[in-house]
Amino acid sequence: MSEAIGSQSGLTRRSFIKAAGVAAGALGLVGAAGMTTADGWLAPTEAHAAPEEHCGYTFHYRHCQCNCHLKCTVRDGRMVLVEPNDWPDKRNETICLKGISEIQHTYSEERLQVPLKRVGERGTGEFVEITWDEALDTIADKVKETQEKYGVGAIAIQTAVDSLTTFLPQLLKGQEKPHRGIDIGMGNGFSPALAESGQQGASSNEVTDWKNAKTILNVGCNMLETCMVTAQYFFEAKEAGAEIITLDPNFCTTAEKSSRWIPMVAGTDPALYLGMISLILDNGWYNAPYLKANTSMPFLVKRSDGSLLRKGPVDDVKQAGSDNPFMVWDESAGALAAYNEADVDPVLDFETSIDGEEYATVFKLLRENQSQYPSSWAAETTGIDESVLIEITDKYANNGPSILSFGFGGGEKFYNADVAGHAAVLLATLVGSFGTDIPGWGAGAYVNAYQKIFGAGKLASWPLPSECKTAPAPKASVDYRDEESGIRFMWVQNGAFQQIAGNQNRTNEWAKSLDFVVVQDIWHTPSVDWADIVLPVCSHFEVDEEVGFLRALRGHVLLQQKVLDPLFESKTDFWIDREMAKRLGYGDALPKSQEELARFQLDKATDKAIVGITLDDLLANNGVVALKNQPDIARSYSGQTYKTTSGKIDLYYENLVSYGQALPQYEAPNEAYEDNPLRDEYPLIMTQRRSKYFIHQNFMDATWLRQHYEPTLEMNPSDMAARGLASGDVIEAFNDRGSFRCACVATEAVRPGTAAIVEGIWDKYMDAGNVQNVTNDAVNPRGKALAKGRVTPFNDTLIEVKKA
Ligand SMILES: Nc1nc2c(c(=O)[nH]1)N[C@H]1C(S)=C(S)[C@@H](COP(=O)(O)OP(=O)(O)OC[C@H]3O[C@@H](n4cnc5c(=O)[nH]c(N)nc54)[C@H](O)[C@@H]3O)O[C@H]1N2
Ligand SMILES: Nc1nc2c(c(=O)[nH]1)N[C@H]1C(S)=C(S)[C@@H](COP(=O)(O)OP(=O)(O)OC[C@H]3O[C@@H](n4cnc5c(=O)[nH]c(N)nc54)[C@H](O)[C@@H]3O)O[C@H]1N2
Ligand SMILES: [Mo]
Repeated sequence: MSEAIGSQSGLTRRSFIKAAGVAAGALGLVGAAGMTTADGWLAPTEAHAAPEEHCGYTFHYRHCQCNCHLKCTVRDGRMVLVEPNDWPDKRNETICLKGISEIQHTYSEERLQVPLKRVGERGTGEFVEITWDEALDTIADKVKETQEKYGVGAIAIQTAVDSLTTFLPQLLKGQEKPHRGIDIGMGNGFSPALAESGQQGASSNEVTDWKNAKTILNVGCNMLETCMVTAQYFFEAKEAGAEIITLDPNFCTTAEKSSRWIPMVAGTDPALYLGMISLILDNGWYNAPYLKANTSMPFLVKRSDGSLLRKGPVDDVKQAGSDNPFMVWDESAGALAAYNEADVDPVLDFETSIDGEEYATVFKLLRENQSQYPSSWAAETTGIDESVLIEITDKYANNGPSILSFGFGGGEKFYNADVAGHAAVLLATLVGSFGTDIPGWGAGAYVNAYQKIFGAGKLASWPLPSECKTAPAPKASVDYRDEESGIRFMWVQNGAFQQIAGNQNRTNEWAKSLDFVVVQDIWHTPSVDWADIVLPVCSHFEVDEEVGFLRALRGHVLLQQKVLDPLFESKTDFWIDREMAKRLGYGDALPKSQEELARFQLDKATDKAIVGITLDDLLANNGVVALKNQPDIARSYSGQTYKTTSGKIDLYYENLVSYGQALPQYEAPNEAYEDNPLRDEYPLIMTQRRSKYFIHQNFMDATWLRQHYEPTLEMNPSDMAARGLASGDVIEAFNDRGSFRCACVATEAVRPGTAAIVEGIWDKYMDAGNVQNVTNDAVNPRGKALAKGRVTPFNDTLIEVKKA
């Protein structure tokens, strides 16, 4: 190394050591000598002008919801240091242990290095090396064959959240992310009321607004691990005096840092919300003027069939726009009126009979419905003391501004999640959470909220030939493994074969039955073993040109630039797109380079947040430029505008009348409920949580992180004692679906009757089996009628545990 310095820069070895020593000394870091030893590449370093050392800039993963932008020092072609990059908004200069560990992760022995072709039986992971041409030609032939034989919809592509490929699904004309049943459980019930587009269940304002709230209920969301960059706003709120109350069966990291932790029985979230609604109604703690002005609460419903009363007749419930408005009872006129007439003063709590039919307002029906769910019932069902339930409801309603925060894990991954979501949006609406001018009110999932809600910029999309569009997935809410899905060929960029469905044995059977499987990944995840052809992809640190992909999130446009040349024989996702395009007859349809794409995405953008930002700005600012016209804190529904049928918050779900869920009816979990006879055999509810060390199956291979976490089933000491177990024992966890083995650990953080494990662990790091072997994949028939189809009830799982 010293020779190289001397020859390339004219510095002598002595002067280099001196220069480096000064810089290092000033920072109190290691001396220069350390930097020249064999182990020296691990030592902290400062970027400097020596020619063999330079910085590159890229963004990190977004599936941990963070999108940290990183400044990476490369020495002698090897990445040696990863730090937060400079952002215009200093609060964004974040990195976590995952980011730091990229030095090791990027060069991990689990990197896919060359294209592979299966030789053994599918699923066994026996491969031989092939050339890129052979791999891509084989795939292209198979694409054409499948399309001819079964039609375009027989190909499905599961794109990874973190790959920024935009073209493959359209080029293949296949189904994209068909019926994943993931992260939509609460949103299915929560979002229709607000007609929220995009992310289901997304929060109504940013977590940066938490500092303006006085009471924050955080239900089943471990944001201090699952959206680590929100930590500063969490503590800012706490320091400003907000009471943060976390309701979680387990004493998770976020519960530990909250003002208060209230343990509850897993799977009973709908009961919690329903009990709180009853208390608010019974005590008159709701915001009546808000409900009258902004919601469907005064709309009249025909009791006999549950339909909403409209001005004229209607066959299709979707027809009732302004032409055929919903009807209310006008207080001053003492008569029926269209809800959207000028000066109408609707009555909230009202019933009447018209032409022999009985009608009642949504509000009145809600009251009647709620009589089934008194707080005493909710207390018993959730295991929360009734006085505590009353106390937190009082605070939530009367010590506002208040926030209701839930996650995309926990109660959302239960059979009854849409009921919980519907009850949650009702609860939040009763106290007037949405679209108010008062900062601090809000509700929804905040784990992805640090992204300037609707302010996240919209980049222009590159136009493809008109025939290049994804195939509609079959309309019914089918599991993608069902025959009805019609899938014969899977192209996988994510954990389709381990992650995306419960009940692994069923997934394995299905994977064996497919005609063809392509896996396009960076690392050798468990999905890779199911591939017929494996395509090795560059990490986010590698690009084959100077410019990579763009994102417009977290209030900024973020650019990926080259940090490293592609390692091994890996190629970028974009290169694979282009090669496939050529082979499928669309050779000229794609941009010629990522730079051309990036310039197009910016220059042709019509979003005011982006117009005027150029690639040159980004290059001059190390890849980070603030979005324009951004509010200090983004909040949605300002001016009380909702894209619902009525334009107001539509809380009565007419499309669910036949399921008895026009207003939320309590539904127990599918498996993990109190008096399920199955509990005699399998008494423990198995929570699958996420961890700050990993992003699902990603980073499992990173030894620097694995030294902090070995796969363990976490259990309450009382449940361990009852089974004669001690921490460190290898256990078998099992039910009728299957089993897995790993060590167990005793912790008071886990509620008695619950066992917890981090999801996403690769089989090879378990003693045997896979967490997914036991998880529940039950299909709720109501899923068909829900906006995003059925949810996979991963957490709605019972197991028993014994010493292996
Ligand atoms: N570091 C990291 N961050 C991530 C991810 C990652 O893999 N790693 N994944 C991202 C993704 S895709 C998602 S979906 C989000 C999820 O983010 P979160 O919603 O925070 O997900 P979890 O950690 O699964 O669960 C949160 C809490 O729910 C509790 N819980 C379990 N069952 C119940 C229940 O029935 N009711 C209630 N009230 N609580 C319950 C658990 O004990 C846990 O503390 O995280 C995102 N962020
Ligand atoms: N039992 C159980 N199962 C679960 C859950 C649970 O709670 N319990 N949670 C579910 C949830 S909420 C989710 S969101 C899913 C997540 O499941 P996945 O979407 O499979 O999660 P990731 O591990 O983030 O998958 C990302 C994959 O993309 C790859 N990748 C990353 N960057 C790139 C890139 O630039 N290009 C390409 N080609 N590949 C890239 C990674 O290496 C990784 O293999 O898991 C679900 N599965
Ligand atoms: Mo997720």
